[in-house]
Amino acid sequence: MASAFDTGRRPQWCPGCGNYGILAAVRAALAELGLKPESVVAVAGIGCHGRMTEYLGVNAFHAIHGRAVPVAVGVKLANPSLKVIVHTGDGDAYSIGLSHLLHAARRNVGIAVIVHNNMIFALTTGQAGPTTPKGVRTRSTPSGNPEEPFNPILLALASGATFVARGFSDDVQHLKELIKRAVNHRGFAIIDVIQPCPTFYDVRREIRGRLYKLEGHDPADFKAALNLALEAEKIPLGVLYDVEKPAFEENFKHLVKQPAELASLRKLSLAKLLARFS
Ligand SMILES: Cc1ncc(C[n+]2csc(CCOP(=O)(O)OP(=O)(O)O)c2C)c(N)n1
Ligand code: SF4
Repeated sequence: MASAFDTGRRPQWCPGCGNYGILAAVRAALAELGLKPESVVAVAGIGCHGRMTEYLGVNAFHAIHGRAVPVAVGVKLANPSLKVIVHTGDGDAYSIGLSHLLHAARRNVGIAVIVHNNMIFALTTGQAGPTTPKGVRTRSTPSGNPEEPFNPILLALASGATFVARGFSDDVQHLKELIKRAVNHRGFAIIDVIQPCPTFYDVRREIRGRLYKLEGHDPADFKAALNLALEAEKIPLGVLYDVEKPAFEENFKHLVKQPAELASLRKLSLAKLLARFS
């Protein structure tokens, strides 16, 4: 019997995959926030991370590759009362979907974006992507990745995101707290989650001893957040930046349909509607 936020389907990820930790963290976060499953929409892109929508017991939309963010923006604008969560990969968000991500951040759309950053294209069997560290051997870079990765935290800050955090999928309790804050944030929130992929790139080996949790950092201090984002050897976990500004959807309150109008929409027959275009 499936509990709240659990569809009852058995996850099919590889043993040791970091996606298990993210799934556990998001379920616990939603439960602790006291949210009803029907008040949450999860949108996922294409990749191993995309299976989140199969296992997470909320309204869900499995978008095409790189387009999870614009779908989520549409959901939020149509019904701002919903909590909208995006599950996306580093390939999905930082490669093919990058422009959508940056512009949603710039507009401060009220969605919470959780990036499953395994630093590899996993579903397509292990090609290097925009966050694969230089020198790493992958199936597409057998002699070592010749490219410099870019810094997603720096990009998010530069784009105007009002909540920027980094988590680690092995630390479920800590990640759960980050997700709770992101989901309740007014405006655009992004959590870059370091997510080991033991099958194609198990980043655990490389980050062992480099992670630390932020303490005494003022998340309203933009310059301090930039400095943290620039740290190279040590990797800070926690909320790097958190400020409150009006969310994009607040500009369109007058366009949002009222319950009575929505009720009349529900009476529409999809078959009749489609027949008009056949
Ligand atoms: C338009 C389009 N281009 C390419 C693909 C092939 N493709 C599927 S998943 C993927 C990358 C997956 O990497 P990531 O987003 O990091 O997710 P992960 O599998 O690592 O969770 C690619 C390139 C596709 N499905 N659609
Ligand atoms: S290939 Fe990697 S990311 Fe995909 S399920 Fe397996 S361990 Fe997880």
